[in-house]
Amino acid sequence: IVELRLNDKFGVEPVQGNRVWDWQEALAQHSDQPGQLTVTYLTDAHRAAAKQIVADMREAGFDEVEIDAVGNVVGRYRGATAGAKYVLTGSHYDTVRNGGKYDGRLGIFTPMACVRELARAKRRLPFGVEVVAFAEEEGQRYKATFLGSGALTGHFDPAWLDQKDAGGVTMRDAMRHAGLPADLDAIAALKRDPQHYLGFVEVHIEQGPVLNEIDIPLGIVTSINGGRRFHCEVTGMASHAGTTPMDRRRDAAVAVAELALYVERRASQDGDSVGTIGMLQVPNGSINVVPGRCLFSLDLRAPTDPQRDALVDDVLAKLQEICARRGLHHAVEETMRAAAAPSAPAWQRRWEAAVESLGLPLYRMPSGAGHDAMKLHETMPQAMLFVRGQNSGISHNPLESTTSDDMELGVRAFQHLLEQLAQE
Ligand code: HGY
Ligand code: MN
Ligand code: MN
Ligand code: MN
Repeated sequence: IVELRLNDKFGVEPVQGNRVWDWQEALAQHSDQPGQLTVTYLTDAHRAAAKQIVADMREAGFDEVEIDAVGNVVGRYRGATAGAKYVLTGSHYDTVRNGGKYDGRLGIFTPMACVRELARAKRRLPFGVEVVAFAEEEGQRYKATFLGSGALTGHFDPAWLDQKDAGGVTMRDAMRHAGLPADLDAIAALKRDPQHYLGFVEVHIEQGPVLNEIDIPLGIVTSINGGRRFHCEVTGMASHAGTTPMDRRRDAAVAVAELALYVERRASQDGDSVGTIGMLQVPNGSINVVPGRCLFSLDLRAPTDPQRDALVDDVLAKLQEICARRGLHHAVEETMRAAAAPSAPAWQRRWEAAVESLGLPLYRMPSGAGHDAMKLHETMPQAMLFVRGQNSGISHNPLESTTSDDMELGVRAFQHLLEQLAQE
């Protein structure tokens, strides 16, 4: 095991790491719920977070800063010549409910720290740097995900505007409340022409235990696992919990419980597939009523799309079989399908060279989590860099953490990537 400490290595304070740390802390003050970090699409806290990023980008010295028609915050630092292409980078600023401070946000602030240094030095590169703080990636408020990065690839589904959140607020109304135009033409205009970009890079906290365990601060992402998501409903018959004999019940929740055990078993068989029922509700359930209805979600992922699809087919066939056997009805709505996204070799090599230039060992790894880079992958080359997390790398949890030393290394790797590109 290699022992690496930034201060041993550089003998300096993590100035950029501390700056990224301060930006993260300030942004984490905005939350939908006091006492935790929850920032879902277009809430007042989400809006406040966007304004904070706008102010931070302006202070950092970006030439243009704007909030676009889906709520992304876009900062552009122009290249040396008019018409120069851009490197596109960024990540999301929304969070899961009761999430961590770094998921997504680290990928906004790391390149911002680099642009801030360029602007301070009044330096222009042969290309511009466009940093996008994506408004929505986590799929929390609506049955839609990658709203921010999807808008940049032309994948904003018009039907989404009429979707309602749990409180009955349509996305259209949420957009208007947030001061956005809620206009499909304006959203369609956000689509980026890949001709104007060199590619997309994203820095992200690892969200897993690997880098922490092997004590290596930065990881090179080789590929992002693909996934599919479903919102499902099983309907049986609500009846008296005291009088309905066990063999006459049409219990919707027990059917989903049976499916959950199957998902666990079936995903485990592959070794590297994962399956989760993260939401499971008995609407209007009572302690003394056999569940007549059960709503649940399915999130199924694998390193390759055929493996993912085989998993999906088996799980949906099992749902069919369970419901038929138990005399239940079911409905399934697919709400996301993301293809696996292997890193573009040339961009992966640039990250590798950047990490090596810091004197760090190379560690290549797949990403089990989904990322905005999966969307950009559909239109341009992309590659990601992971930064080690603390607390065994836990994520989607308030215990998510990293250090300013590791964030410093992330900034330095990003600076190196830009320098390499400038010399190519
Ligand atoms: O679910 C995911 O993988 C991502 O964190 N949104
Ligand atoms: Mn996440
Ligand atoms: Mn994320
Ligand atoms: Mn009674």
